[in-house]
Amino acid sequence: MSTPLQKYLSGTSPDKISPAFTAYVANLQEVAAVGPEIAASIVKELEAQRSHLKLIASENYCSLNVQAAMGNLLTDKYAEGYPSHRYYGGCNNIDDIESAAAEEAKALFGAEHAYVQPHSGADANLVAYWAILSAKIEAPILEKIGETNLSKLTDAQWADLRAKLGNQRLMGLDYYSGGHLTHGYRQNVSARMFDSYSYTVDKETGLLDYDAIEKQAMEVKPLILLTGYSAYPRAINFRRFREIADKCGAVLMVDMAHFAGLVAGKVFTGDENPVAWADVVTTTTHKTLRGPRGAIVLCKAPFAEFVNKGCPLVLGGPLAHVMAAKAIAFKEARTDSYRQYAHKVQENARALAAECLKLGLKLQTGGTDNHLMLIDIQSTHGLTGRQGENAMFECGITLNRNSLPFDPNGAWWTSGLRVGTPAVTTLGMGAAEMKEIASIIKLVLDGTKPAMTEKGTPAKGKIVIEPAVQAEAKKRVAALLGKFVLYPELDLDFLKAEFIK
Ligand code: DSN
Repeated sequence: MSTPLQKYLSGTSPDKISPAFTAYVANLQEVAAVGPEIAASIVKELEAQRSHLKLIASENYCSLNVQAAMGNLLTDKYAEGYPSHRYYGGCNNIDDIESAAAEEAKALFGAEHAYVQPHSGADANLVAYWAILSAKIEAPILEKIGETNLSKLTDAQWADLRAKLGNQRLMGLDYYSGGHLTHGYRQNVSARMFDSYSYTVDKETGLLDYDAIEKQAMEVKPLILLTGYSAYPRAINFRRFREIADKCGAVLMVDMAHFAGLVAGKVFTGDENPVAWADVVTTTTHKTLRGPRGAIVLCKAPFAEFVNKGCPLVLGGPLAHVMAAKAIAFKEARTDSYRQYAHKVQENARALAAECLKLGLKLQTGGTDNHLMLIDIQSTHGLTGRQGENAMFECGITLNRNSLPFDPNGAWWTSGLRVGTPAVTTLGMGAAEMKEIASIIKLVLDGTKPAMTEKGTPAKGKIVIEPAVQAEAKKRVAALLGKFVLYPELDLDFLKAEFIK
């Protein structure tokens, strides 16, 4: 009996054999030898991603080259510490990989220092917080005591240090105004380890009000002034944030996870480039940046030695296979074609927003400067965000609901939809497709109503979609996706036949 790889190779003329698909089949064959159900799920996920229009602002499709860098023996190696300073032997090759990834990141962003170990954005933020606490609180105390070894502090000295570390102030963007959970939201450890304060967007305009933030920062006097977002559709003036941080004596930290690709691609430059202005910048690597799932920390030189202690202070052993994939992604992001991509992400977002407005939808702040927009569906369609998210999914679109500033529907039901263009832009879509997407979104919203509860009141989650609307939306989504195929090198029919039994 021949294997899937043998079948592919023998059934394809030599000039048509794709190295990428050959590697994919070989890889799945190895997986299936032990876990056929896992290989089947991988193929089903490819099918699911190919058949849904991905408008999730924080997702993308990384290259098969990036994926290839992750699937190998690098995962076997422990390498706690950082290059040339490890707690394990035999780390020379991991040193080379981590150093290469860090150098690529520095060159890509023009950063003084890069730390490429964090496994997620939340980890990267914790590394950044503790690096800042170490630099600004712990180091001066140790210097005063005249001791560098924490184990040698007396119980009283240790208690005093811990009390000071645990009572510092963080000021970040409110969750409902678009800030992230890790920016001091009470459900997250960030609000428990810091005395945490939030600034909001302006109630009328939905925009950051720098003067109001400055006033609040002068009252709070935070150790860390944090900006960056998960759901804010506008560019940020980081020069202005630098001024505020300097005035109130704070360290300026930016979480650019969402828009790192726009920084890397030189869409956000000058005052809008956080790396130029902030002391410490964190980002995930898998959103607009289009790399593997993971994160990095960039910083100015004085913070480098503290950031490098992310493992063991916060992180477990680094994922060497993912650091290799980060290096590949950073190399990709330094090309002209990536820069064109990043500009197109923004252009597409603007085109999509303009069309949504033309069709009568309501956008938070009235538009977008970046890769995402927030549609207020409660005020135009009487739907919660959860209902809108469900309706879109039933019609072939994946996106996520999102709170709007001061949202009366709270963080679970919400009033908005967050819509982003990074993934559809990777597929190659442009202005014409953005127009079509806006029209499908409008069609689905117009054809969706809240289901009624037994008490005769509108449900907050369940919906009723007009069948004709659902059928038409699905047809139009399929037509779009038929023209812009995800990973066209991969023959899905062959994979389904071989791996889904
Ligand atoms: N989950 C990410 C997002 O969707 O914005 C942030 O962690």
